[in-house]
Amino acid sequence: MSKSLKMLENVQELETGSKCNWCPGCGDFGIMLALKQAVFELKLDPEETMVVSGIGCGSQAPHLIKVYGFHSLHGRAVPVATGMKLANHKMNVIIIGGDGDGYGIGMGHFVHGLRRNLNVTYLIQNNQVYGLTKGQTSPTSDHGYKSKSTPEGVIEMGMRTMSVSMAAGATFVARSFAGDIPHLKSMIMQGIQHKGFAHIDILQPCVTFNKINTYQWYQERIYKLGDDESYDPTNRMMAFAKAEEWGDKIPIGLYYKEDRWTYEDELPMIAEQPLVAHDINNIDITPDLEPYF
Ligand SMILES: Cc1ncc(C[n+]2csc(CCOP(=O)(O)OP(=O)(O)O)c2C)c(N)n1
Ligand code: SF4
Ligand SMILES: [Mg+2]
Repeated sequence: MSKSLKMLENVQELETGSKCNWCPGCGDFGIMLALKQAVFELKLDPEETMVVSGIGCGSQAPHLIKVYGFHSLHGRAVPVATGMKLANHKMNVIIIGGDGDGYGIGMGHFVHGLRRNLNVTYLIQNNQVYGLTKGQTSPTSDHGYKSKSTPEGVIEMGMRTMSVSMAAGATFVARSFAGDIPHLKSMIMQGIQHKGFAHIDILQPCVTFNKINTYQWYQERIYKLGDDESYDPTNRMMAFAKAEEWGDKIPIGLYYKEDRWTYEDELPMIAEQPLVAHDINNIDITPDLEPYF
């Protein structure tokens, strides 16, 4: 984690002045506030911090926080973030995007990102619908969920995202709720401080299109793992059991954490300095190309 050279004096300095078009009451507001508070409290240097998104309502995030930003393509935030991290591994890289983005079209990148274990943080705004395209069923919509794309109710079961993440080899797996900003801020701070790929699934009400999974629906079901002193987030089997819980009771908090080597740790070419700092003026690649002439 890269700390501040240019210290922020207050969280408002992270405002960009860009107009936001989220619906009033959208859970994305809480996520943005928690993210800004986390960046501020960790004293991250905005010039050494990058927010990368995909496409979706929540993926508007890079326009709304004054750090470096990249609003990429639907489902492609992880590969873009991977390139950035490898180009300059001193940067704090935060990926953000929706459930459709990360668990649908971007699922392949998500699972390989987890096992690759770059030192990045991935916040998934999980509203259980495709918000931007007007409310279609998403991979996390529960069985029977009705929308314009599944008017008779979706036949598939909703994806068990936390179990997928665990099985893919994640080293930090957490869940939080957009309606509980202090909890979410704490999870984001822990995720950024974790050395490795941190996956944080955020339950995010979409007040316009998802009339089932509302603030109240989540509030009636969520409970905090941190309240149970016997819960051990380094115990893989315990974490798998929690990852399977969904429905009447939904755990939020740190499910699992493991210390493992990161991808950057084992790349000899960036052992001494980031790729961007390498001098490329006097490199002769002719000998490498000779076999192909
Ligand atoms: C390659 C590609 N396919 C489809 C789309 C259309 N599209 C844009 S956003 C989106 C889904 C957004 O849902 P989600 O990722 O859950 O974000 P939310 O809007 O709910 O925050 C889709 C299908 C696109 N922009 N690009
Ligand atoms: S459509 Fe849903 S997710 Fe999109 S801004 Fe509105 S409330 Fe938020
Ligand atoms: Mg969504």
